Formats: sequence, structure tokens, C-alpha cells
Amino acid sequence: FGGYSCEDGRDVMVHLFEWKWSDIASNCHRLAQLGYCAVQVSPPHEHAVYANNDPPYPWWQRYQPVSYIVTSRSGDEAAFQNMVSTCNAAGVKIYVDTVINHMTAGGSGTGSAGSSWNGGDDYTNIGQDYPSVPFGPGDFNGADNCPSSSGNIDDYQNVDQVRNCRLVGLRDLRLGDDYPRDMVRGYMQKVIDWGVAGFRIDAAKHMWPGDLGSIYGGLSGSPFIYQEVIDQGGEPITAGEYTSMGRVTEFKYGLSLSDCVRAANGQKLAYLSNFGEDWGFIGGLSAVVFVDNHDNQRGHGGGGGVLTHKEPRDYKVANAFMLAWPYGYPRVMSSYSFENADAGPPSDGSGNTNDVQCFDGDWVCEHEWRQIHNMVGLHNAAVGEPVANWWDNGNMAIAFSRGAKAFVFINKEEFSVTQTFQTGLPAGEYCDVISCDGNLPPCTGGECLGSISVDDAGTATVTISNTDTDPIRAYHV
Ligand code: ARE
Ligand code: CA
Repeated sequence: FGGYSCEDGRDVMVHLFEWKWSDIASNCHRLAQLGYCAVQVSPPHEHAVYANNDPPYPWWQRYQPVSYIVTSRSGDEAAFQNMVSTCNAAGVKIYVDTVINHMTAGGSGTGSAGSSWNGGDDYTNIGQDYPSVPFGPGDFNGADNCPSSSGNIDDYQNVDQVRNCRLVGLRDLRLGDDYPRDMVRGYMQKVIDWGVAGFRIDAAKHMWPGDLGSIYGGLSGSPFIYQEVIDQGGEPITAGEYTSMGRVTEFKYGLSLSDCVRAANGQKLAYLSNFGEDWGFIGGLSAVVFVDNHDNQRGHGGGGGVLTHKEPRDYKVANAFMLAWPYGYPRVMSSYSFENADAGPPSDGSGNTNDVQCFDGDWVCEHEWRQIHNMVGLHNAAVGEPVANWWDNGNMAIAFSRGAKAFVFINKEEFSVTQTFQTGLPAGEYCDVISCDGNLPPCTGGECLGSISVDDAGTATVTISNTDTDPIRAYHV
């Protein structure tokens, strides 16, 4: 479940957070051209709708399932199926964000597909009712196996609480039993049969590894599975408990990388020379890596401290390093702008999500930034090549090659740095893909700074000024 296959040497996924299925479908050809292997889509199941929340229709309503009918804020079942088949035809895979640990919060209402729901009692498991699955009170964990007095997770040091009690009040499914397992497995199998290639397993920390193993083991079609386990140390549940069943999101990665780029918390770029397992991360072949995600870019999910699109210069540096460095399966974030951390995507007053218009001020589309998508191209060109020719100045300037395929130089000093490097590259002329659109002459499409001529010995002299728009140069065959 932890292996993935991509078409045409593409090796990076993008999270198109809160995009509608119709917009993803019409972008898949473009995503393929930019080098993306796969799209992580927002949860497609029926979800709670909070019209009276302040702000109305928060993004997180989609993490509260009402049923496994595939009608959500992003579109209905026909639109979802059309997206999957259109993207598959373009060679771009679809990964579904899969919320199977729980259903809604307390209260009651009508879901995005029109189904009624009732979260039942706050302290017992009386009254839960999700008729469109159907789930009833007996399908939820309760006082017999959740050892907290509130019924919620009050102590992350208590493994039984974390897995059997309610995550922020969300009604927790009894996945030790066959029937709830069969229902969630049926949902997963349904979308596999429609052509979905993989799953992000939401809140995997809150489910027993054995229960997940049983759910995955009953699936046919060899999906790629990556599991959300926030392991930043200090808790009894670790990412390593899940790596035998699929990949795991490595949350230490983005925070540590952001610290290095900012020279924060005693970190510096020079320390990145062994970034990966030596830093206490899970094995690279088990990891999904990212600078920020939809939670921690807005202070949810152990958030705070990671770089986001709100600090574009440093964010581009962090993404450039992630995409140039051979550890983990990288995920690029694509966001909408927000002030309120609960605000849903750009939409009309009834919560109907707007069509995506990249760069219109609402849809940030980091995956379309030249400095990011051209590094996706570099990543793909360098797959399988080891890091070589590491250079640093002991502080905030670094450079390295990827075998004989790619070379990257970053200078976050407060002064200009000029250096003659062994680039590892074959002799020839190269354009900088951070400031240009092509990698080989003629260098066109952007500002085109710092094109280089690599001599027969593989060396070239490169300068990055501290006043450059982007303090990165990147070259590849
Ligand atoms: C919303 C409201 C809550 C309210 C609840 C029920 O915000 O105030 O109590 O509804 O009414 C998302 C949002 C939540 C939201 C939820 C449901 O982030 O705010 O709750 O949707 O609508 C833990 C989990 C981790 C989880 C994070 C958020 O371990 O799995 O919390 N991340 C995933 C998704 C989220 C999503 C959910 C799970 C739920 O990525 O987007 O929640 O489906 C330490 C621990 C971490 C812990 C973290 C935060 O770092 O180590 O394990 O993460 O603290 O508590
Ligand atoms: Ca649970």
C-alpha cells in the first residue's frame, strides 16, 4: 500500500484544497504538463453543512461525514466520476482524502446530499443516527472502551483515549467491529472501482493499526495509501506503528525545514546536508513530505511555525529544497487566501464554491507559481539520482547536485555570494528554472537571471545577491 506509480516520470502530488471536481477535471491536462503525478482532493463524501457558523460554511465541515454518498461541496457523483476519468486519461491520479475515524459532531442536521443526521448524546453513545449509511448508536465507541469522563480525547498520553474517544467531539466509529469496517471499506472500494488510485487516511492516529490493516486488506485494486499521523515526538503513538501498512505524513519535515530557511530555533540551511532519517524522521520510502498542509497553514493540527504562501520568498526556498532533495514523496500545497482560519473557500452567500481563477487574489495556486512548478520539473528529472557535490558556507548558503542531472544553489545570507561550484552537470548551457521557464537556451519566459555555462570539468560560477527576488538558482538536464 505504500508504493505508488506515476506516469511519464512524474513524482510529485499536489493538494488542490477545496477545489470543485469540475475545476480539477479541466486542469488535469495542465497538471500533467507541469509534471504532477497526482492530486489529493478534498473529502468527497456527504458532509455536515454549517450555514449558521461564523463564518458560514467553514472548510472543516467536510471533515464531518454524514454518509458515503459522493455529493459534497465540490460536486456530485457524476462530477466526481467525470474528474476521475478525465484525470486518468491525462495520466494524473486522484487520491481521496478519506475520513473514516468518525462521523459528525453533536447536534443534528441535513448533509450535503440531503441526508438527515443526528450526533446524539454528548456523554454517551445514545441517539447517534446516520440513516443514509446506515449507522446507529451501536456502531460508535462509547463508555465501555473510551476511558475519558467527557467522552472526548482529553489526554494524548492515553492510547485508549486517542483511539476510542472522540477527537474534538466527533462521533467515533467502532472500527473493531465488522459492520462499520464493511461500510467504510465499501466506500473505499466504490471509489477505487471508479478509478481512484490512492487514499489519504485522515486521523489515522485515532484508529487502531490492526483495524486499518483489516480495512485495507479487504480492498481490491492495489490502492496507494498514506496515513495522517501527527508525530512530532512526545506522545506514545508513533508514525512507525503505521509504516508497514502504507506511507505516513512526516510532520517533523515541514517544521524543521521552515526553521532552517528562517534561521529560527538554532537551525540553519547548512544543517540540511543530512536532512531525513538522521533527523529522527521515518524512512524516506515511508514518508509523504510537505512544507505546510491545510491544517497547519491556519494553526490547526499541531500548526504554527511552518512557512506558508503568506511568506512567499521563504516559502519558495522551502519548496525548492523539498523538491530538489531526495527524501519522501513530496506534496505541494495549493491554497485559497484567508484571514479567518475557519473560512471556507471563495464562494457565494449560500456556500457554493466559486470556480477557480488562479492568482485572482482568492485562489493562491502555489502549484502554478513558476518557482514551484519548475522545481517539480527538476524533481522529476533527478528521480533516483543521489545527492552529490554538497557545498555550504557553514551558515545560510548551500548548494548540491543530484548526480549528473541537476544542480541547486540557495543563498539566504544578508549578503551576495559568488562561488565556483562543481555542478556535476554535463558541459553545456543551462537556464535557471527559478527565473526562466525553460531549462535550456534560449532562456525565456521569466526574468531569466543567472544562466550558466558549465565547462568540461563540470564547474560553473554562480552569484546570488541578497536582493534577488528569489535567492535560488536551479539547473537541470
Ligand atoms: C471542528 C471545530 C472544533 C469542534 C469540532 C466538532 O473546529 O472546534 O470541536 O468541529 O464540532 C478539521 C478541523 C477541526 C474541525 C474538524 C471537524 O481541523 O478543527 O473541528 O475538521 O470539522 C489532531 C488529530 C489530527 C487532526 C488534527 C486537526 O490527530 O488527525 O487534530 N487532523 C485531521 C484533518 C483535519 C480534521 C480532522 C483530522 C478531523 O487534517 O483537517 O479536523 O477529521 C497535537 C497532536 C495531534 C493533534 C493536534 C491538534 O499536535 O499530536 O494529533 O491533531 O495536537 O489537536
Ligand atoms: Ca477512533
